[in-house]
Amino acid sequence: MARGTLVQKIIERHMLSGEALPGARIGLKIDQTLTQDATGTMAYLELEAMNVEKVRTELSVSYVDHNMSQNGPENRNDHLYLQTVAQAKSVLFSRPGNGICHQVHLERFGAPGKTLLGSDSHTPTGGGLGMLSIGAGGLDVALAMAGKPFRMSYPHVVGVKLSGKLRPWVSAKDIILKMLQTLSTKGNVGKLVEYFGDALPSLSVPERATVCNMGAELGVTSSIFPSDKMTKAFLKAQGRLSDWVLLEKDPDAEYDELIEIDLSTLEPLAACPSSPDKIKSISELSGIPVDQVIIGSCTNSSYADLMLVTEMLKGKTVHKNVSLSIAPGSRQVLSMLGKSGALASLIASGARILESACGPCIGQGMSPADNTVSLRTFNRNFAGRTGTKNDKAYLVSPAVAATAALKGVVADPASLGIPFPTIKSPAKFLVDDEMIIRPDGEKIEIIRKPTIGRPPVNTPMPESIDGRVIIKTGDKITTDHIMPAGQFLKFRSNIPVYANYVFDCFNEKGRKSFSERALEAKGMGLSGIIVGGESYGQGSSREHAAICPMYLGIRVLIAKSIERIHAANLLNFGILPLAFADDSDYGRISEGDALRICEIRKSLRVGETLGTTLEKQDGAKLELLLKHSLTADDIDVILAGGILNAC
Ligand code: MIC
Ligand code: SF4
Repeated sequence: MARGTLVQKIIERHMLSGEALPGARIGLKIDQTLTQDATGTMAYLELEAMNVEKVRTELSVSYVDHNMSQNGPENRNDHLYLQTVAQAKSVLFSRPGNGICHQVHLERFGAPGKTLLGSDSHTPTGGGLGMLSIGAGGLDVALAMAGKPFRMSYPHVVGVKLSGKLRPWVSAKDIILKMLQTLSTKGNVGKLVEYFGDALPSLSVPERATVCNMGAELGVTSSIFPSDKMTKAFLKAQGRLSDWVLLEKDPDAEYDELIEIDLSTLEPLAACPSSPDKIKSISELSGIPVDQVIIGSCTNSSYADLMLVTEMLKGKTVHKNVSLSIAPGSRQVLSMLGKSGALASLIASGARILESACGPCIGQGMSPADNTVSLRTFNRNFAGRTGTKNDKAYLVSPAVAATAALKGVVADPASLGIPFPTIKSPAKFLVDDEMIIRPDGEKIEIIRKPTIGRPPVNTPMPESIDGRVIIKTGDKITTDHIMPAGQFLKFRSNIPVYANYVFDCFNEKGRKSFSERALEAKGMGLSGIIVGGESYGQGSSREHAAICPMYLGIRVLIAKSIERIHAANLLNFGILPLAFADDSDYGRISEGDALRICEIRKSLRVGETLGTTLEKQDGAKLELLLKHSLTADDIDVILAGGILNAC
């Protein structure tokens, strides 16, 4: 078992219950929380439903960065609710325009050695500062704000030894793309990645943050770097030297698993459509015509990233066949680009400057043309996430993105024949926290416009389940497949409306939609069942991928394997997560089949397997063995019909 690791040290200082054994359930004290608007409205409505007067964390910040397009009143309604509920509950409020939650949190609040829980899967960005930062569903974050421990599995620690030095034009993005090529997006549940090695002094905090950010795509619980001289320099430049502490693994630390990467052997890489782990080298892709390039998102929109792009584009014009957009990660980054003249230079090159927000990364505009190639510095390229069904989105570094913007094709940046611009980390960032509203203790009325609904609550688990399989999916279903964002994002606070779009990508003309089929079964007194393949629920932390199916009467999910955050969200809303005792049974079950689980309340407590009867649509009956991995506490939650009933 791993010992002497950084992860172990932070967990030890925060562990409130459980045993330090890989896989064991532990309760972790959470020092800081963050929410963003797309998951935040529900999280604060849940906090209100728990009757919590004031948050009990050291620091909680509410960011507005996702729902920014304001097409119709819904987005602004959310902002008003979030701003006023933040004041009422003693939460800091980062106003729209201040930047993407992860970038701003890294700049202004993250601190080595602390624990951070965020209602966004890219919360591990904070690992770049030596902070144990974990993404979770909104309800888990609401519980943490209420002062409750965060329940997680004690991690299996993967040590990643980085040696050597990145060659010119190879970047932090290529390190994490290499990790994705090595580990893929599935099979990493319960793992935590800890980076160490001789290469670290050459990696700045924003570069480390890029690596940790996209660690979310591996499906690991989090990723972390030590807190060293680099961390100290970054915090000093942010005017926060007092937040720095030295935090390193023991010299003889041991890991559960070890990976070694020599940075000098890496080359520019890309994640090809439509999964972050479909990795190819840029040399293999060279020459592919590019229609769109977007530089931004919480992965690659730091000051250094955008200064590199500025230097590469300086004095040149974007290729005539390419649309280049740039979304700086934060107001700090945007202001510094403005002050240094970089912004004017980017505009002169023809870049379309977007506000500091998630924007195109979450399908809020800038959808590519049909069947065209879009190069993005983002972290996710699931099919359709761009807002275009037949999209071809590649994930690349800022250097590769800027090269394509100039050449109109995918190409190695070295082929530009210009010297590699060395970008120095600023000795002093431009610090201005005026767009962060600190609660002043004054009583305030919470603004609730009509689009702000209440969090729906499930009913207790019945004695037996008479169910119908509403959908059967394949492997690697993401929460983007289950609950699309983009144009539907504005319905996040309004479950009855948003629920109409569950599994929208699988709906076909001339056939009842998923929500219609689920509601029909519900109307007949049947419980809805979803059947999934491997790695079900990858990607975003959006608990709507559990809440909306629950609202439509889904009671059980049977999958070959379920990703961590989604499994927790299902549990929180009373949907029973089950697995096949024998994976080959997946092939025996079809959409429309009936499934009966008798005496479910009793059987859950007795053992880890459940006997069920599957009735095929032709009347044939089969016995099917399913299994669960719930703890006694989880079973209480499931039987109560979710956390809001159980607490
Ligand atoms: C995403 O990148 O998919 C999101 C939007 O940031 C999500 C959260 C959400 O769905 O609101 C995430 O990563 O958790
Ligand atoms: Fe926003 Fe995209 Fe980052 Fe999610 S991945 S937080 S949508 S920038």
